[in-house]
Amino acid sequence: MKEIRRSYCGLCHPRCGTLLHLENGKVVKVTGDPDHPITRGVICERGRLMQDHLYHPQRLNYPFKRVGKKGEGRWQQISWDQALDEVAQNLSELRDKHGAETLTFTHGTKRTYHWDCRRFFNLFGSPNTCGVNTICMCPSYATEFATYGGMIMGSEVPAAKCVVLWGCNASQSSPVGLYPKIVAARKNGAKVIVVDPRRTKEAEKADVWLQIRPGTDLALMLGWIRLIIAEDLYDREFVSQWTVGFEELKEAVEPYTPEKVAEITSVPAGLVTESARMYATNGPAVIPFGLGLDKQGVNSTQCARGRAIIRAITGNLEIPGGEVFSLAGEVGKIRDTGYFELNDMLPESQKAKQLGVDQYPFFGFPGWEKNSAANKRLPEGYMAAPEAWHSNLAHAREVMNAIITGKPYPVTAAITLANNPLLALPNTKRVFEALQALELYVVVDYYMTPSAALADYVFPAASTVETSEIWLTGRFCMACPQGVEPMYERRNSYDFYRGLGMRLGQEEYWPWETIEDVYDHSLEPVGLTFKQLADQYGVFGEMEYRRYEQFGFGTPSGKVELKSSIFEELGADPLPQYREPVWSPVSSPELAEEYPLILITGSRFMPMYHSEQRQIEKARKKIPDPLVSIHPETAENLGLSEGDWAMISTPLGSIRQRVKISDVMHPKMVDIQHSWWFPEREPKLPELFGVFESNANILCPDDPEFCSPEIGSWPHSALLCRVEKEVEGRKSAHK
Ligand SMILES: Nc1nc2c(c(=O)[nH]1)N[C@H]1C(S)=C(S)[C@@H](COP(=O)(O)OP(=O)(O)OC[C@H]3O[C@@H](n4cnc5c(=O)[nH]c(N)nc54)[C@H](O)[C@@H]3O)O[C@H]1N2
Ligand SMILES: Nc1nc2c(c(=O)[nH]1)N[C@H]1C(S)=C(S)[C@@H](COP(=O)(O)OP(=O)(O)OC[C@H]3O[C@@H](n4cnc5c(=O)[nH]c(N)nc54)[C@H](O)[C@@H]3O)O[C@H]1N2
Ligand code: SF4
Ligand SMILES: [Mo]
Repeated sequence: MKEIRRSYCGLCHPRCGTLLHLENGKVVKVTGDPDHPITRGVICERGRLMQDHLYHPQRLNYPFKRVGKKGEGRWQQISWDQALDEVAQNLSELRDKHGAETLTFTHGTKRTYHWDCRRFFNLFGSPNTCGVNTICMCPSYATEFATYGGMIMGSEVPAAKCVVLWGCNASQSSPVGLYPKIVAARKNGAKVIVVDPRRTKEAEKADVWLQIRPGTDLALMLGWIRLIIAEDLYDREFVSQWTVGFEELKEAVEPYTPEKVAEITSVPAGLVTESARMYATNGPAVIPFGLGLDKQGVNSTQCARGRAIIRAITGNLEIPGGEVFSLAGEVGKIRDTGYFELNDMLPESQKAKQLGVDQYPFFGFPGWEKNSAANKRLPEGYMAAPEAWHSNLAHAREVMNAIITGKPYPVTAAITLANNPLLALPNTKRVFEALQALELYVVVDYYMTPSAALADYVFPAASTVETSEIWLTGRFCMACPQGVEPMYERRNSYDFYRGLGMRLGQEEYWPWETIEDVYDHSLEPVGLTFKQLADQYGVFGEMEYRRYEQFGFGTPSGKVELKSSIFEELGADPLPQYREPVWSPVSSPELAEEYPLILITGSRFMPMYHSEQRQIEKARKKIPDPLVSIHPETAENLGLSEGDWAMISTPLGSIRQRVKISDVMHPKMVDIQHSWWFPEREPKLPELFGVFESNANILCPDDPEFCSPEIGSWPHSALLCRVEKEVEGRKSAHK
């Protein structure tokens, strides 16, 4: 029997609408849903792999309990009830012994619901969920809240007259979401500026490409601001009425002449000037989010400030074709993250124990509380809550250290759900040591990953098409309906957290039996059930512009804070100041003799999504091995040819990847792929799926001096390395 069912793809952020083609109950093909009002029938090559993922023989289908030693690969299949009972019992005992802060959580990028996790943790009493948000979007969004009381969720790219891709490679990272919008803007005559050390596909078609030295973007931003002010290209009326701190900003950027910027960034002075003028005179203009800024360590938080300031002084906030952040009409009424997380339920005494807040003043609860208090001046439903980028978010390095040393207090238990800490977090060696030291480690995943292989309990996760979701952005809220019943004993994350919560005295806070019941509650204020939302696809809000004229901005002053009072009160730099990357030919010339090449990691590539798809045959056929991109001249000097295995080293260790000769970047730079492991290898120690062989994060440091002083963002880019031809017997030095 043939059947077509409407569902969605959740294999990356945009949640594209899909049609599942079933034969005798089995999905045989996945296509885009042409009636979906947002994605209109388009899906990418990864989305088409959904059925390979759904039925993959290596999927986890039942809960497992470790029976041998940690990482020995010996497991016993048990029931969900037994697994949840035992985990809850263990957690209860550990909480009695050490306090609730002894439990941590590691998160990855937004895959499943996330608020259910923070709800569970706030109720359990631990302030210590941690993970990749510290370098992904949190530096940008939390900082935008401090600057203009909201986060830019919907740059109106297609209607913009100038699009700046600043550390953003949308053709690879957002083929269905952002990239088509850039193409549309270009067709409509927009100028495109690309700031990227690599000549990406976007750069090839750009009006201006600034081949910046990694890690120096803030100097370029300060140069833009100086020039925009000096040449009177800013929006005088907006600045005088709606900003504070302009005079101080003007003074702070004074040293950043085009010549000085050229010296720091390697971008010729003429291009610094040309690009700043192009941006400032072709409004409305947008600068969408780009991870190239968030992942550069010491400067990342102030880069987010710099970008926010540039958007604001040129009058690009809340205008058609510009940067829009308020929630549109009905969408603002829907109960979302801020409503469900219950951050206020966590006692102050527990919040104070959050790991890392003593070092990074703007991070975690202290930063969130300031942002949240300032935001309260705005009417309810006007702005997405700042929770998701702050609040229950401890610093991963400090969490790992606490697990290993027991200081400042013992962290003995961890849950990982939709994350692969051995591949996603920097300093793999420390993460490995920490995961091994845990008394209780619980992982919920699709597959037995290298991180899961170190667990005490592993739970099988439902694929996105096996569960429902709502996808809420500033402008719309779409239903993402379940397409097929969960197979075997796979379940969604809500069932996992509710199952634990019900066993740990949180019954009254989990009244909704299923995730769709939760969404019925979310949608109550707009008079819909989840089913009705799914029938009509979603809810769209009426877009309004310049609403600050009515309400002001959600900052302490009610204006855009070019000089941030929140940063100042917390003891962080209220005005951006450039810092040289810690490892660089300028700041560490001696180290640069030994490690002469500039290293960037993690540039996105299709069809892989982080550490996923490595077990999917079609994906591996396309990209069978991890690749290091090297300029032809550099490769020749090093005696390397296309396809050779090369050793890449930093002071932290060495890994191996295959050489791809490419002139998209400077001869003094190399680019390595991130998140490589090998599901076909031994699933146990010492090999652990080859996780120590080609994993970029073995090379990335996370010590305090490498991290941004405001948030603690660590670097995955702007580092130094050495590349050599691999010699037999010197393979993979880090075991
Ligand atoms: N295929 C695929 N798509 C993905 C993902 C994936 O893993 N695979 N991950 C998703 C996630 S979680 C995220 S956060 C997004 C990120 O997606 P993007 O924002 O596009 O980020 P990246 O591809 O990491 O890097 C963007 C660009 O930054 C450049 N870059 C590196 N260092 C610097 C620097 O110091 N300065 C500047 N100006 N540029 C620099 C790189 O050359 C790269 O071209 O992608 C999402 N989409
Ligand atoms: N060197 C370097 N490191 C980086 C980056 C970089 O550019 N360079 N980028 C960083 C960034 S921006 C990010 S966001 C992180 C990403 O890091 P993560 O989001 O942790 O990505 P993965 O390592 O792929 O781990 C995700 C795991 O979750 C599982 N999973 C997927 N969907 C679900 C689900 O719905 N439920 C459950 N239970 N499990 C699921 C997958 O099978 C996989 O094992 O990596 C960061 N690490
Ligand atoms: S862009 Fe591709 S992988 Fe991402 S949600 Fe859409 S179809 Fe799925
Ligand atoms: Mo990310």
